Amino acid sequence: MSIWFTEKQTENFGITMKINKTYVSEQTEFQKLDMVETEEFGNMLILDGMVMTTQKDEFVYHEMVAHVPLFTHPNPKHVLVVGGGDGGVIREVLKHPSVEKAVLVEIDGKVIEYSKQYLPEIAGDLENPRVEVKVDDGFMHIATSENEYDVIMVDSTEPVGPAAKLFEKGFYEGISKALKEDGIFVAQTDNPWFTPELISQVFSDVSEIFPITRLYTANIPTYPSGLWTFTIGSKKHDPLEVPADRFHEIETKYWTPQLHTAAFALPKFVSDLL
Ligand code: AG3
Repeated sequence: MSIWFTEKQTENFGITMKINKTYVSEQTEFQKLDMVETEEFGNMLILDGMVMTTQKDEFVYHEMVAHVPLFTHPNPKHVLVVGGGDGGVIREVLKHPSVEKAVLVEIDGKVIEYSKQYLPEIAGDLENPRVEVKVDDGFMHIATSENEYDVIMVDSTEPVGPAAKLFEKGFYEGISKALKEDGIFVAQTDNPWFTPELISQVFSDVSEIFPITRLYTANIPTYPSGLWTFTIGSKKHDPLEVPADRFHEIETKYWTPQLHTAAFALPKFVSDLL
């Protein structure tokens, strides 16, 4: 007998994976958390029935969230990750020697705890002395920060449950205030096949607040439709005008200096949303 997990990505469409083992299946204070071993993608974190990360394809998302804004900023020192309790974005952030301090604000301590246990190569850097981990509400953290960060990365779940307020215009206004005067932020903004309105809405909200707003994509096989988007809001530095000599040596599996720029070249049906 074999056991299969399906994430229903829409009412009528899903992704299905063979599960070898269930390590954790519990209701935390905030969400349903499952940690399983899949045959095809290794260990996988699922929140409220939605695939968050897998050992096999996590590098795409985490590299693209971190390196695009960090290379866009000429000297990122103080960085904030909202969400991202699995630690994948933090691992990538630490590859930038200019970063003196990276703060992670994750609302659900259980995500951190189980990621350390079952996704060690993703969460391993959460103990690094340059990292400060806070189990707290990212929305509140943003609301109480001013002129503090060079780069903010929003590594949230989907806009349902605890993350819903991280997709509202007021949150982006808070981010703008929390950033320094040449700060830059990125948020994961779902996919253009099943949630085109979300992409349009966020892009329009962000462009009312930030002088430079850009959308880029990456291919993530375990996320809905596989075509994932990220929205950047920047006060001063344009991700499309990064001087070539800023791209220092860095070990990656997806991100390259060429892809940094290429990721902003959008299919027509996607650019039509903006
Ligand atoms: N955060 C975004 C995951 C969204 C996936 N959506 C879905 N499966 N319906 C990922 C967290 C990784 N650090």
